[in-house]
Amino acid sequence: MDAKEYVNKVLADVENRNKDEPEFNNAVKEVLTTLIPVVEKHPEYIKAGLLERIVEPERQFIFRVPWVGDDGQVYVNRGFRVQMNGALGPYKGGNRFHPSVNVDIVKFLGFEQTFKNALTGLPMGGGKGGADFDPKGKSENEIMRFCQSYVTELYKYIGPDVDVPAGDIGVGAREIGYMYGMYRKIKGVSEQGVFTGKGLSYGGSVGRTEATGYGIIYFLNEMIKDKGETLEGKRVIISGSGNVATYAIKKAQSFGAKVITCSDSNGYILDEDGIDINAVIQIKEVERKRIKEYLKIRPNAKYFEGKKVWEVPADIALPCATQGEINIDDAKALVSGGLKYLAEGANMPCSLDAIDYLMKNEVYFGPAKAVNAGGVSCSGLEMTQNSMRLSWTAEEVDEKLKGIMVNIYKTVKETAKNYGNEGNLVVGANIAGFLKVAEAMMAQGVI
Ligand code: NDP
Ligand code: 2IT
Repeated sequence: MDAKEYVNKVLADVENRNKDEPEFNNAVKEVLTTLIPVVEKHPEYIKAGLLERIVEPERQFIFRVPWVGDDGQVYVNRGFRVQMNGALGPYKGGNRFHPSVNVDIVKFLGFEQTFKNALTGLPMGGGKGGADFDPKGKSENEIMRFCQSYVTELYKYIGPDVDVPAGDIGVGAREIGYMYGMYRKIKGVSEQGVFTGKGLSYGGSVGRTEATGYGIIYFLNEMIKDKGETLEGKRVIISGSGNVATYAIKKAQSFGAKVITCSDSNGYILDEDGIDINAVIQIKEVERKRIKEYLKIRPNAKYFEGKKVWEVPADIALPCATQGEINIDDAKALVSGGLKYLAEGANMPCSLDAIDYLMKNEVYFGPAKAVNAGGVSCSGLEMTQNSMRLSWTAEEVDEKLKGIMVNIYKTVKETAKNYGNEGNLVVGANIAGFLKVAEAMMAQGVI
């Protein structure tokens, strides 16, 4: 069997064995189709069944999460944790609370996470978890009770050297605090390294809240520098108004870019004077309301209900909300609007045909597993600080984060070139991440 036949056979098997998992199939397809030249160089991977092993989670858990609402009613949600690949270190990856969470979503995220974590150069395997719980409209006490119930089961599967969860959609420092508190109570030990994204007073790292958004802009800045340009004065459209979008907006503005949009799942804001980041933080982080409220603070801005930001002409697009938010029609609108750069802040925001269309139309494209690796990188730095029982300063953390993002860009770009695909950062990220995991797996035998 040659490399192409092997990859196609594994892809067909994955599709056959995971029929109800479109997102997982998409993620696997995006990675595996770029690995044919790697398998050509390493035919030993075929006999070792390396790809068959890498697409199969090492372990996955599904569990009941019952909790009591403020109305006295008992509600039941479903919790998940997928331990995808531990070859490089403890399983590591976020927790997502959103009604759409299911095995498919958690597996695709765990798969992506494995290669993303490899790219950071830090010793972390890949994992992901979450629940189909909707935090919207829940009281503070309901959120706490839910997090406590979730951890009452999850604690069995995690630990500082086992599996280290963090935040993702619907999970931030507040939820991590409740989860860590319950874990500490159940275990009766202080194992701060079991979660990342903690508050600063109990082992959190300075800079973790901002790290994903800042990291996106550090990566984007390298892309732009490479084309002989700067961020100064560029028109940037960003989707989302959560953790990732907020700090991407903030850092892009500090580089002189003009960010004119943000959004939530109901609609988007267009502010031609530049998004007021303090207004976004006030509405989304402090008051936890809908982005529409932005108009109350900035009456000259516009709100478009039920629409996506991609219809606004711009130089740079940064999808920072969720998977599948840019389809082929959105990609066409972006290209018509004169787009030059797209960097994926969210995980798998672009469909495969959208990526293809953007690249064919000269958009310089940054893939999620490289672009948004700043969050998990800072999580890795938090784990290190917890192990050493000390805290670094904001300057130290930011310098390390910047160094990691610049290094990821270099590695991804060089890898693409070495494999005959200069300028294709999708190929570069997939191959560079994969090679690291593959080497560790080969060394560790058939497990
Ligand atoms: P948040 O929960 O803080 O914010 C999510 C944002 O995306 C909100 O504005 C939300 O709007 C919007 N959104 C969520 N689901 C949908 C949907 N189905 N359709 C439209 N909009 C939606 O999450 P984060 O900012 O942490 O995460 C955003 C993305 O970045 C995700 O893909 C996540 O996996 C990825 N990511 C996160 C990292 C982190 O450190 N947090 C690290 C790397 C990647 P609404 O309020 O209406 O739901
Ligand atoms: O998708 C991601 O990289 C995250 N949600 C962050 C994971 C982490 O462990 O910090």
